[in-house]
Amino acid sequence: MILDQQLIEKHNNKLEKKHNRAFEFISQDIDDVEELIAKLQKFQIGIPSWALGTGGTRFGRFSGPGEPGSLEQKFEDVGLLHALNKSSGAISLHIPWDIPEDTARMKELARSLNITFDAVNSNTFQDQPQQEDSYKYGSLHHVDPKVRKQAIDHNIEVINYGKALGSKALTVWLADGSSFPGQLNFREAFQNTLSSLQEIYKHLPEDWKLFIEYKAFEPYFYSMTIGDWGQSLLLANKLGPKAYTLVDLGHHLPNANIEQIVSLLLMEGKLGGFHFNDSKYADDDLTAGSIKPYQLFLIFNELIDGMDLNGMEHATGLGWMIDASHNLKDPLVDLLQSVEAIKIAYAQALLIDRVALKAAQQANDVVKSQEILQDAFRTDVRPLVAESRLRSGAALNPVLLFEEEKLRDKLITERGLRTIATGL
Ligand code: LRH
Ligand code: MN
Ligand code: MN
Repeated sequence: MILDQQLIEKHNNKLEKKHNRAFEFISQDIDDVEELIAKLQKFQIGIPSWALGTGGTRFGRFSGPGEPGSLEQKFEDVGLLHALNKSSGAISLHIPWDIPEDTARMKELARSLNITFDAVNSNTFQDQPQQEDSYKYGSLHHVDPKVRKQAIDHNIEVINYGKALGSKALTVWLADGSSFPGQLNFREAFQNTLSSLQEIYKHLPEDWKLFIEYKAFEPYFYSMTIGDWGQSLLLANKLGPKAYTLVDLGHHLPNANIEQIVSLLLMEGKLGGFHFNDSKYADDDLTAGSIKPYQLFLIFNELIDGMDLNGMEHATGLGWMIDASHNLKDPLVDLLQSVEAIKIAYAQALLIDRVALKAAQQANDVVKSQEILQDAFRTDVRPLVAESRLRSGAALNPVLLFEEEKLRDKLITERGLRTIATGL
């Protein structure tokens, strides 16, 4: 490991005085700061294996130096992130981009790095070299049962990999859709998708969840067969108790009220998990919280409200994951920034005076309701998040430590300059 605990301690010692002042200052105004810190310490956000290399756009890809060239190196990257922030203790694999051939060895490696396995993801949106049938016109919704069977079998294979590794969920994102009116019979496409998912569902172990991701557009531009949360929820309800809707923040039409969607899905007990990212226009996959931090905070407000009402544990009640793929920044630094932004939004939402908010809502006090929310949002909670890291043995400022210790240069020394990671 290119980072040892001593380096973290040296870094923390340097920053501790200033941090302690800031932490003491904010703590004075918080009723139960210990409880809040404990929640922050527990909160873990899964890292997708496809975000560890520099992402591309459909126009080009500019791979960075020292990228992970193997699955082992991807594990090492997540281990490094987790050592820096102690909040990224899980990896989510996308198969076949990442095939864990020797699952026993992979499990052992993950254990040694202190990371676990998040949801496994299937891929029926690209044709693979050995594949018999093409997904050009879709996969689980395809008009040809043979193509559907191929896609179903792939999902079962992914479940089997996940079982061997210790994952507890399968995430299905379909690129199925149509680009021209008349191309598809919507009802048949939906019914084919449902019956394919029913086949996959039969192979889910008892303690697993099936996450159904929706997306309003792209790669098809007229219709998507699972295009919004209504269609995902419909499928999840028809499939049964192990099926849930997964919300990817970038998969909505502009200005969609995602916090309202989240609140109703939680009410129905059908919110499964999250793919965090941010966007200005569409599925931009930018760093979480970099464009609309208030939206992220409002989402956490609804999450906490709904989870508390349902008696759900914040850290484990839902699947928390990042889904962002970058073409400008160092992917590791970017992931550190995303995790930080998510924890900041969570901490801010934990500060909301919920009793006062309820009273203001009941009294139709619009001004007060807004004041209560914005009071929490405008609080600088960074010392709380940093304190949670300090207590977990992580770095007070992970991005700074990454730069100071030139961790990418160390990875380049190990891996070389010209590296290309698998992924989007
Ligand atoms: C495409 C997408 C989707 C999946 C990921 C692998 O939009 O980003 O969100 O989860 O690819
Ligand atoms: Mn996603
Ligand atoms: Mn996406």
